[in-house]
Amino acid sequence: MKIPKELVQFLKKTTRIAVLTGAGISAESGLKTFRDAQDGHWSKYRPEDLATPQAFARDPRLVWDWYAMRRNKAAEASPNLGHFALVEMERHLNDFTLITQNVDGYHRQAGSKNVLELHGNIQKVKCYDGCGVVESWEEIDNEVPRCPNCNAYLRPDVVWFGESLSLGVINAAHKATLECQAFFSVGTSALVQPAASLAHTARQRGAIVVEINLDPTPLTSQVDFALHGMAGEILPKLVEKVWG
Ligand code: BV8
Ligand code: ZN
Repeated sequence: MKIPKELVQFLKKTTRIAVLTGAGISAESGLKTFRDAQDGHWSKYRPEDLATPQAFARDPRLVWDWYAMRRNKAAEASPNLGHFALVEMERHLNDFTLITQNVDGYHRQAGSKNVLELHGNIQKVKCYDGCGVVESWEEIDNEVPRCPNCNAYLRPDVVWFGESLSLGVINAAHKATLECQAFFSVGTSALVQPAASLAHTARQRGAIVVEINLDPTPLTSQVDFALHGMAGEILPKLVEKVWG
């Protein structure tokens, strides 16, 4: 995959960048994306059917176990070259914002500083009835752990479909998108709202929009540069060419 010369020249003069990432940037770490079919016992469920308040209300144990499985997978695997390339990119810029849809916590783990987790973080757990995040909990076999304060179920501290994103986080993401000179959309199918609208906001404001993705998406025809391939290969090459 060649990095277009005009993109390299433009980025060398850029000081303000916003990056949106999706499940595709963690695929090379071995974590399933939302579009991938799931493994084994989970293959009969669609993620979008499990990541909802209705699913948890109907079967808290099933949803708790799905997140426990994903939490363990994320703990066993680690960030990949795509995550580390974004850490390097941030080092060269005085105005860099990493907006992620991912809940695996890999960007912070890799060393990224200015990270906005639009959809929360599966390493964090909170009280279902609003007492807040609990630091630690004990996994009781065949039971969903309960809030030490009010005894309601605990739940993953993520934004489910149909739930609102935290205003502070989406406002910060919007601000970074309005101010950036270049906006990257990396490893996302650009379907989930309101995250998917950020690239269009950047474009409307005249930022250069770059998509790095394995497959074409609804965004592909609207970006200035569409780089098709693995984020773990393209990002390190791009960072090396521009800031190496
Ligand atoms: C909300 C956390 C307000 C949980 C997730 C319009 C406006 C507002 C809302 C909506 C709207 N239209 C529809 C809605 C509702 C809904 C929505 O967007 N539905 C979609 C499906 C149409 N949105 C919401 O509900 C949001 N809430 O708007 O609140 C509100 C409130 C009340 C009433 C009304 C409105 C909340 C959305 C957040 C949901 N939570 N995650 C969890 O993770 O379990 S979203 C979840 O799915 C992920 O976090 C991720 O964001 C998304 C999956 O998307 P991707 O990350 O893109 O992953 P995907 O697998 O799809 O794609 C991977 C891509 O990577 C692929 O293209 C592939 O080609 C590529 N790839 C693969 N390998 C590689 C690669 N690329 C590069 N390199 C590789 N190696
Ligand atoms: Zn509670």
